[in-house]
Amino acid sequence: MPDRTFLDWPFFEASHRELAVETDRWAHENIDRILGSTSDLDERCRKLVAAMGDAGICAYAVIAPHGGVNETLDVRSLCIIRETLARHDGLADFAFAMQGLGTGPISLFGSPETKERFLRPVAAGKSLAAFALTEPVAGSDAAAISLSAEPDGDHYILNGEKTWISNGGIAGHYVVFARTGEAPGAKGLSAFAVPADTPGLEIVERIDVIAPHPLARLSLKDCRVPSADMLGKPGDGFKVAMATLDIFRSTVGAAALGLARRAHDEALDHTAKRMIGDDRLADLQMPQAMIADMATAIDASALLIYRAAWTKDQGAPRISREASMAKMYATEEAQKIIDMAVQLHGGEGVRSGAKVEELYRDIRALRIYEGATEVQKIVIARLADAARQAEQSGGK
Ligand code: COS
Repeated sequence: MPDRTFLDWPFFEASHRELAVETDRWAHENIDRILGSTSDLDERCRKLVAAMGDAGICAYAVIAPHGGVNETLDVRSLCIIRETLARHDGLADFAFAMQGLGTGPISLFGSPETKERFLRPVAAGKSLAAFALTEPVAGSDAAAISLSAEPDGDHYILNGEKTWISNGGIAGHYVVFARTGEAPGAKGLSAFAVPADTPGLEIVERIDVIAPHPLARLSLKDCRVPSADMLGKPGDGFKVAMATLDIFRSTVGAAALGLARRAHDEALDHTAKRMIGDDRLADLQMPQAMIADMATAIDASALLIYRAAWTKDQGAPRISREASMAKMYATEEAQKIIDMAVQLHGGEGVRSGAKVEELYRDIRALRIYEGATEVQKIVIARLADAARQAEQSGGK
């Protein structure tokens, strides 16, 4: 990657700069070897996570003293790791990201005992994590969840379905959001840490997607979960989900940034080597315009991502506005950047197995998962309106 000047920006501490170098070195030395050792998707993910556990990378996905590096999730570290891994390989980024998203609610809201039991194996890379929010009719409208959790002594009994669950089928546990019914809508949900071997929890469908990663539909039938493994209080489930997404939406932006940086690097390399008559493609003005647009959108995305991450790391309780802007902008721009890289490659750009062709498939889902672009626009617009109302009422 020719341009690393962003690491000099004031958002970072020396430890972040070292983490970027170390993660890059690890990725160079290990990812291709691991992917080359098996073509089985599930096995690839298990091996990537095990190796990242051994290297201490998964320890950034959870908190100390339960196997993690920091006492709170350091969002800049999560973003640097995702950006770096995504620049090398989309599946490696995915495998790391799920260790964080699938434990985020436990790190943020679990009891000390629940944290110790679920986080330590994830930090070590010995267990994979999953986040089970989405249902067949509760996607963007997360408050419409219908999977039920009924109290039964010191347990809850869970019944219902979840779908589009990443790591479904290979996770050691699922964070499951369920309706406990304290109130209608968003205020009647609760979150639970549920081991994958809980009787009644089954994988009923594996889902194939354009950039393959483990994904499944789950069925929960009379699953008994200890009340002690509820994350937060009864009725807090929606806030648990949103507070977790506040952190991880910035990191989705970071993954998109990594994919975009790789596309830019591939385009720079190709245009420097490809001749049109006596000229390098890189010396012609139309390709130059594309390269300039790509470079500028990459820096603008990075500014929004690391602004959001830095703000959270300074102790801001909520960064919904910053995180939504970072996720929306970085994923949308990455799609355009990768498309330009494909265009600059000409026919070679759509050849199956070309790196830019892989990036073209890798980026698409990031504009949808963890809140589609349209959801981020709703969040940003509502907060703008709320700020205006607050200013008006303050001025009266
Ligand atoms: N942290 C803490 N609390 C939050 C929060 C956050 N980041 N965001 C919202 N809340 C709270 C709100 O403050 C509100 O509580 P109060 O009434 O006590 O203030 C409550 O949660 C409900 O919020 P809201 O009214 O905004 O809920 P909506 O149902 O209107 O939410 C959107 C709308 C679309 C923003 C929400 O459903 C969403 O983000 N959907 C996308 C879900 C998603 O990302 N799915 C992907 C899953 S992972 S692949």
